[in-house]
Amino acid sequence: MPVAKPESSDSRVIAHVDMDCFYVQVEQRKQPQLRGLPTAVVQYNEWKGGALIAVSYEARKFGVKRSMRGEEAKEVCPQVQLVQVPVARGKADLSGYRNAGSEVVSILARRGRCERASIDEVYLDLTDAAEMMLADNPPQGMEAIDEEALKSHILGLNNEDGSDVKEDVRKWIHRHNADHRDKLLACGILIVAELRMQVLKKTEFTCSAGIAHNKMLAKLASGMNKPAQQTVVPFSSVKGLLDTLPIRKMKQLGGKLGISLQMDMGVNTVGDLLQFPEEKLQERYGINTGTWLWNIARGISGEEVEGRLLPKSHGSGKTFPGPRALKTVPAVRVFLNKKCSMILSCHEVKHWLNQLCEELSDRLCSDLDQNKRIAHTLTLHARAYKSSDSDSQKKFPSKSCPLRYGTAKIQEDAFNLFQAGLREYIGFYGGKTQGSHCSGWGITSLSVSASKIVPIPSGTCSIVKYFQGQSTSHFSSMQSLDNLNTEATLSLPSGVRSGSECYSEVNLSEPKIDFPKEESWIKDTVPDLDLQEQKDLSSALSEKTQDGFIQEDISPLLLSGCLEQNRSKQQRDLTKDESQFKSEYKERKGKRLKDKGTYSIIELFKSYNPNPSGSFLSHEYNRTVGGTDASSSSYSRDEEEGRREAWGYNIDEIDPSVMEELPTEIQDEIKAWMQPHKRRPNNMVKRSCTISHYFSPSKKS
Ligand code: DCP
Repeated sequence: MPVAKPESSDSRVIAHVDMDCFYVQVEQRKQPQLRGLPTAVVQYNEWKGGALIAVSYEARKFGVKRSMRGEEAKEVCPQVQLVQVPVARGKADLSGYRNAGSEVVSILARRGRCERASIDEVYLDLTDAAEMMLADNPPQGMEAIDEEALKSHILGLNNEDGSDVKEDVRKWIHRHNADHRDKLLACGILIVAELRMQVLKKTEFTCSAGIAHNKMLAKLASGMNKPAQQTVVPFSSVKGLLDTLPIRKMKQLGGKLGISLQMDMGVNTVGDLLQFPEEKLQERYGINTGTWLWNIARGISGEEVEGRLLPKSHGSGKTFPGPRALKTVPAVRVFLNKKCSMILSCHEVKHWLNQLCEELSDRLCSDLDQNKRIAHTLTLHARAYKSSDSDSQKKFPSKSCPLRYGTAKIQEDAFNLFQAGLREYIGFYGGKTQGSHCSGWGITSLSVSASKIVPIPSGTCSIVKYFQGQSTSHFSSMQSLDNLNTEATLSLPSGVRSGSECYSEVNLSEPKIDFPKEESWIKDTVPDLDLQEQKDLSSALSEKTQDGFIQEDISPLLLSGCLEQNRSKQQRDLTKDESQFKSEYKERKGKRLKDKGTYSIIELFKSYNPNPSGSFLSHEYNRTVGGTDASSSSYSRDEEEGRREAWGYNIDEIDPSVMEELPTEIQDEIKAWMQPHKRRPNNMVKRSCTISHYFSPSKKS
């Protein structure tokens, strides 16, 4: 019997709903002729047929797996239909999948609190709905139970005598003498079955579900019987389930912590954890983690279903595996004041950052438009290598800054964040590999994300307030933008700039930044700028506060009228000028706006680019990229393939933006692949007081 659990969590009804082979279903809905055929969705990369990212259950029967490439899949299943993931801006475009996920969420959210946990999975708190059903129309009194509910798998309900399984389920649901918890779960069975049927009817998608008394157990159960089935975990079956469950199957135990439990503590199943007193686990892993482990061994989890239908962050990323790594080779190297200074050619980085930022900006604008939410933090993540040091543990540091709306601003800030990261990253090598540090660099992954997304108070004035002063670059003092257009100027050794962070470091999958008030943010983010930089930055920022709204930020068109009338009333006047703005904007955007029947301030951010040279830059870039591609293709075929293998093509190809929306255990899986050489060291797990701290990227293993 499980040890005593908190009353409240015992009597909750939680469901975890997970779409079946989701991307495949989305593609099959677009191309119904693929239904019922072995089908897989492949990444847009064509090498060896592209990496499989979703596999239909028909294809799985032939042995097709997600770890394969298209060509391998064809070998095991020649008739497999390979559909390429949609592409936009030279990278995977997931918007179709996101929207399809939203369709499902809108149906599931009808019966209780709903938390969208990833692109294709949702938690539901159905406690109130179940209590209500129990009070009004309890299952034990129902004459007919729906077929879909009768197909449920109820853990612990053994069918040893070979009798009709559905009949057993019907009896279980009808039991008059069941305890309150089981009665609630019986209601949950009926509610979830009905929701799943509605999803199928309205979206044509099938999904699977787990129904239990907490999120952890519901999640475990939803994956047990797929596709298109549901699994129930009655309280009495919890111990049996966990006793034999490999710990790596538990959410959060797929990574370092799971490895440590196995290697250091000899824990292979969740049940094995039961032998350790809470104090022992706390001693080894810290207070919070120790208690959490003690609890999960007993099936205890008080985690609430958050009422959240929208994502916590937006991200856009791309990987550049093997020979496609973006080169930051030195274009010029000179000695100034006895320091080696070099100018790195960052054409490629800049081009791709621009693409990623454009996508991010579009998504931010839609979020603002549709959900009236605004993001506060922009973060840049990258991975880099140095060809002579591929085993390096050195990570390219993630960098953050306050987010300014407008594509051009996001692009500018992201590039500056990149430079800040690169300076620090190169500083590491500057000290380590004197003399040779100026060559052989490659960027294998770039991504930008926006986090700290909060609702804005309604009303145009409030929106305007939010954007006040955003034209001031947080980096205005750091680099001349003229230089930044095509080059990053780096001073070496950059160790002189290291020390305290100039920008916050954040965790890619789980940003946990405390967002300070703007003034304190500024203080917090500048400590290692040199004195002149600090001065410039703070004067730039105080200028912003004094001047308030800077018109080029949104649009000269939008604001000119307002400013002419009365600067002190500019926010109010902006609202008055809506109709003028609306008609001007309509001319530019035409049909799109007309379709929506409303103008949107956000559309303007998208279309307005204060840097008229943008088109020239991309033209410039095209030539540069062509050159880079040519130099890459100068590898012989064998060399090139060898390099690809060496850089773990399968792994590197996974798009970081895809990752952020994946179920957490998949993210863990991918992260583990990405750092294979970091997986084994002994004692890699150090004590820490919280799980998030434990997994913090800044924490050295
Ligand atoms: N995905 C991806 N890259 C990966 C793994 C998954 O892009 N390495 C995408 C494609 C999947 C979607 O995320 O369709 C959801 O992932 P799941 O792990 O839930 O897997 P599926 O929904 O494809 O299959 P299942 O029925 O096993 O849940």
